[in-house]
Amino acid sequence: MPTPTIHSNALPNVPWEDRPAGCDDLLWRYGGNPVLPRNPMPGIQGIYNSAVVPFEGQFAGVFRTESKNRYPHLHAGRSRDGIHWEIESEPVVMTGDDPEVDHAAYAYDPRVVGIDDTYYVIWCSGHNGPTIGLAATKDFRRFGRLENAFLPFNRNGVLFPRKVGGHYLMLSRPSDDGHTPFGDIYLSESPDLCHWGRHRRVMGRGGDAQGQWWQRTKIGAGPAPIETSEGWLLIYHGVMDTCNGFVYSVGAALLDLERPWQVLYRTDRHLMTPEADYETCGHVPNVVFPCAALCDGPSGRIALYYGAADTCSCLAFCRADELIAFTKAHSQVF
Ligand code: BMA
Repeated sequence: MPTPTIHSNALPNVPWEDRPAGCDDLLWRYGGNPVLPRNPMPGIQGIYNSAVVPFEGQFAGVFRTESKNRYPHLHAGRSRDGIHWEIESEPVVMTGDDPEVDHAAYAYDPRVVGIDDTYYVIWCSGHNGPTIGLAATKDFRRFGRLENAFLPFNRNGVLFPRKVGGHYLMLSRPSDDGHTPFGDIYLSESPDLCHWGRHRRVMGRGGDAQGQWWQRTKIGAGPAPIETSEGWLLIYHGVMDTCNGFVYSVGAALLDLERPWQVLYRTDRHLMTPEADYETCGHVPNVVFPCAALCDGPSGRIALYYGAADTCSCLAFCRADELIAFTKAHSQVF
């Protein structure tokens, strides 16, 4: 099989640690996890499900924090190496022209996607229930609020890193106002990041018919899809219900480059499930929740940022060519 091409920019300083000797996992955890611990600064009892991007030769990010009232906010952060972070002590203040968009609503599970010279933050905001908030920044200091993308109830909004067919594309997972015991991934397109339409179902949760219990309750997009010669590489979370609550694991899929609502391949097993102590113990045990992937295009090295147990932020690594080959070899599309 020819080596796939990864259409990401070169990122020679991507955080990286080689696969440990004797480990044959496709995704392997950073030895220094968690990169952000449960008490990263005074008054904060959790920092997780957060997004980072390359920025001015270093790294910037938007982080979900949890203070002692457990109301979630977003904080900006900077890092030289993608591992040691300086997080702003105050939450991001969104500015915007329209007072009817609720700037003070809760904010969680951000993704950050650079398109041209602008970084877009997508997160779960509130508008009579969870929906998809959008903001733009060029410097990670000033954030301009845009219209909410969708009606409530919706979570896990993820923008594609470029327009396709002249339109912005966003994945999302329609949900309920609570902990949502269902959910499939959909795609919507927009000419202007304000008006969204042409909604398409991308992929659904697995059930008995598929033998896919690890993702049988709901699924949701993780990091922004990575463009490759084999399709858009989508890393996502799959959730199962158990007698002790939900378990969040990680899977992958390849979506058609021109018609990304069409799934070409999809892993028929999880690639990572909560096993480390920091994933199985925390405010919400048994959650691994990927929100960002940094990729060095030429080498295909990927650093995956994920929240662990709704408590701390962690890193895992993989190689794009291995992930693509595995996804093709162990695929079930439904
Ligand atoms: C989801 C969101 C995520 C969280 C997950 C597990 O509904 O709230 O932020 O990680 O539940 O608690």
